[in-house]
Amino acid sequence: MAASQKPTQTATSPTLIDAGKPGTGGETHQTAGGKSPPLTTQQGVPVADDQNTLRAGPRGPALLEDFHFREKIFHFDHERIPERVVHARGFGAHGYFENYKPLADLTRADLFQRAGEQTPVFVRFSTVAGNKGSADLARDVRGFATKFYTKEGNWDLVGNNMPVFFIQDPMKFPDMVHAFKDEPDRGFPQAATAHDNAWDFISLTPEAMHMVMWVMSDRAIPRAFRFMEGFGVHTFRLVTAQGKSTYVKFHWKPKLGLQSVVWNEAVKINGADPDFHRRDLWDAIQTGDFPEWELGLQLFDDAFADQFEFDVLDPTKMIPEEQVPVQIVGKLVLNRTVDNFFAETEQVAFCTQNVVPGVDFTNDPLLQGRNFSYLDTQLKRLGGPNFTHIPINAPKCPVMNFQQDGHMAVRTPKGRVNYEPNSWADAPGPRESPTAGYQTFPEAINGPKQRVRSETFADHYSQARQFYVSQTALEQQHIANALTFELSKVQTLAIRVRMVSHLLNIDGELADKVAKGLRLKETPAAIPAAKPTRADLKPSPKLSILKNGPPSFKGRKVGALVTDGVDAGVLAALVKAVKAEGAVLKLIAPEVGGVKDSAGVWHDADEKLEGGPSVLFDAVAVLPSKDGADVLAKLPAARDFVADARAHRKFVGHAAAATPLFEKAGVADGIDEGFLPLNKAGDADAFVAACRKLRFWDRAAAER
Ligand code: HDE
Repeated sequence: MAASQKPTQTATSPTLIDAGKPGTGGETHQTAGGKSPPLTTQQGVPVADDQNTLRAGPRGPALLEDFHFREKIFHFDHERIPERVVHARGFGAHGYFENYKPLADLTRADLFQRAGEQTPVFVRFSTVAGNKGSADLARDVRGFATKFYTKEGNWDLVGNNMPVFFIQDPMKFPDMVHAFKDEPDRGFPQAATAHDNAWDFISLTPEAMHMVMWVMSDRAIPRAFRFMEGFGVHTFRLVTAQGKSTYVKFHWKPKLGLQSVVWNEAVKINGADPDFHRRDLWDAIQTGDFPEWELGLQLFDDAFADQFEFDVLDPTKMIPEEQVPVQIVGKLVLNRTVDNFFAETEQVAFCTQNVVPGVDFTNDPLLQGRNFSYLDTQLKRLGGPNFTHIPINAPKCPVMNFQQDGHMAVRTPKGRVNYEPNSWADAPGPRESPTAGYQTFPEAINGPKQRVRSETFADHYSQARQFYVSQTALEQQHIANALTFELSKVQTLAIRVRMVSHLLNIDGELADKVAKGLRLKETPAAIPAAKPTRADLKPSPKLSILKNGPPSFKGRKVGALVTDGVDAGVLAALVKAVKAEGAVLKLIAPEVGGVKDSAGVWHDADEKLEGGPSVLFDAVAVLPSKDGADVLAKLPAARDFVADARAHRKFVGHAAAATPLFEKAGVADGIDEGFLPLNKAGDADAFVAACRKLRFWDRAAAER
């Protein structure tokens, strides 16, 4: 960036310096403002001119001896590393995990031994299928990967926002990912499973049906990373110092509750702000509204595992919380954005094999496959075996071993000893410790070598059905709509039909809705199931988002559309009420410069109307003056603002003056209880109180 250009302002932007008048090009910009240190090459040589290459005469050819130019371009040419083959698009932040009480009777893991102790963490959220530059609101699983820098080494809990997975055997992972990502001949569609290859694979993979229910549900279009759950998915073990093992499933519970957007909104958010999720996390942390989750454990033993309806090693199954309650043991707080996206978020290397003493694996086949894959992929991505030296990956406890050399070795071991055993009495180097060291749980293993799928993994539909029947009617409708949408993008009729045959094994009404939505000429027969679907599994209310809504509007955002002459008293009261709720208010105006209120006070706008559509907010307030409403009524972006807010079931606070705009936007006939008056200062509290329900879902019911 030329020194004369204005840098983007962020919460951390440096103060602007006067860089002088723009020149005609080519002039040197020496220590602007007298505060900059000298620019140097990578070798530390001060640079005299960073604007012009070295050439023979003003109009002559470039000279090869221009070491500064060659080094600068060489480095630029190598700025990218391979993006992750899955989970390429992600966003990370620093924070800490705080342990609530000692858990020594469950695990010897050091981070769980002392009440109140904080362990530093780095968390990276991600989508799965899209490339690094894809949009945030893809219908997709979200990664939720946590690196705990414990005193006994790094523990990586590499989870998702859904508790099950598509496949049971890691052998199928490359096929699954190939089928889901863009098709190889055309290189599209990007970040979407709404295409033939994805549904061809899915419809030939009955074990995927449970996960399909989750991915077609609103869980796949979260409103923010802050409002989603996380799951370790596999069954792990916690092991005490005495060697006692307890099975565990890990859960992250967002303090602010769960929330998703609706599909039509997701599609529009992707256009309005493809960085919606990363910006939300960045803004929350930058403004000190630190996102929090609680860590929950589902604990069980062999006796439970033996009588549970499904195999606890099968990653396509979960254990309903009603059967094994989630015990909260600590909290995760994200309180620091990265200093540099590449150095930290891009280079962070999670490996499922990174466990600490007291945490152990089970024989979940997918987990075992992952333990190979992650280490292997980091070698390719980060270029050598020393990626653990990069600060974001380096443990914050002592690291002592005789591993040495290799690409980009950063540590400098001292002395002569690089092996053990050795007999160098003065500096023998580190030694193994049978007591402090990691002890694998000595599970007895006996069995023939074979390539088989356990019979206990054969029920593919019962939990898919249980998930579906646990949802509210509205959430069930969203699942049917999502399936209809995705399968309508599938061009091959036989694939659509095959999918409906699976749905018949999950829920007849769902299959019927989708068959009608696709306008199949005839409903196919159900696909023969390896095991018949169980109808006796009780619904699990915890699986629904809407049945577990948060009690407050905290952490949410109101978009207030204002014009010149906006009622000063109403605006001030609204700002106050929103703030008191722990929410955020953004002003949207016809021009970004802002508006003058009825008292003549100027308010800078946060967004110009076209850049601040209502899809970016949880609720909206429409506060034009009488003249302002006439102006807004003529603007398509203003009409969309209110029409979308209504269609997306949002609460709309409004001044009486907004009527002409509502008429032009086609919402005047649909004013319902989700539209609340904002005509006097006293109305603000009632509007914010209504917003606590997040959406006015009754509007959807009325429309159905
Ligand atoms: Fe991953 N997965 N995965 N995965 N996964 C990767 O590792 C893999 C699976 C998950 O923010 C890759 O560093 C296999 C389940 C997250 O950096 C790769 C199998 C779950 C992230 C890989 C699975 C996950 C990854 C790609 C089936 C939830 C992003 C780049 C056997 C429990 C981590 C990388 C980050 C990333 C392999 C299945 C979660 C290739 C082989 C199940 C959150 O190693």
